[in-house]
Amino acid sequence: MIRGKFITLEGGEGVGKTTNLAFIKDYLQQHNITVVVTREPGGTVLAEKIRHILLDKHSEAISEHAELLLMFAARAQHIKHVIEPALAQGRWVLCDRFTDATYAYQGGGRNMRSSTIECLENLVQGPLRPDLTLLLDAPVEIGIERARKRGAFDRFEAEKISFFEQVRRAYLLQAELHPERIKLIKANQPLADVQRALIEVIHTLLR
Ligand code: Z5A
Repeated sequence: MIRGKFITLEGGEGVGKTTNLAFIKDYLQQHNITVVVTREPGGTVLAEKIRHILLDKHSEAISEHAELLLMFAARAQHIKHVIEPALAQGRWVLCDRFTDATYAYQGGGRNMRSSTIECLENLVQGPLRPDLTLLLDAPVEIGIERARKRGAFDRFEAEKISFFEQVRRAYLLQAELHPERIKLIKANQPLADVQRALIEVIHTLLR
């Protein structure tokens, strides 16, 4: 059995991850690839419960360390019960956010050290890394404007603009550090152009 490919979609709020995930899934299925679509935090029953803890607003503030550890607790469940089994069965996994989001939000946004995140990454993931990461990038205001049309804000969406600027910078740094894996896609262009750029990159993986 040939191991499947692991593709992650990343980017700040409202850049179009969910929209384009569905598009990529359809594109891969047209190429006879069996795709598992999933998301982080979440993807299993227990990890979805952790997602609620992370996204809901609570009267007790969640400490930076608790937030980081909960992200990796959810990820550990997700890897064991969804990602690894699917890849081992030759299926491709398409995941809405993964560990680059931790470097961006907990690293960039919350100022947690990269070395701490790296330590947890190695502990929880072992050698598992995405084969390809599509980083959708757009100026923060554009993403926020698109996302906030939806209404109620979760715990992250309620953050200040400066937080999202830090997140964006940290994502761009990740792309600089891992140019072979992370492909930057301009998300502040018409959807058809974004999707054309996505296909170009995915096509190289299909070949
Ligand atoms: N988080 C973390 O802190 N650490 C971690 O390790 C992980 C996550 C894994 C949940 O993420 C939160 O968890 C997230 C970071 C944190 N918080 N934030 N912020 P999420 O992925 O569930 O939530 P999200 O980032 O807020 O996703 P989103 O707002 O749903 O955005 P999106 O999926 O990127 O966008 P979309 O829903 O596809 O598109 C938004 C709208 O824009 C929609 O109406 C589209 O039709 C429209 N759109 C999309 N593309 C275009 C273009 N090109 N032109 C015009 N309009 C467009």
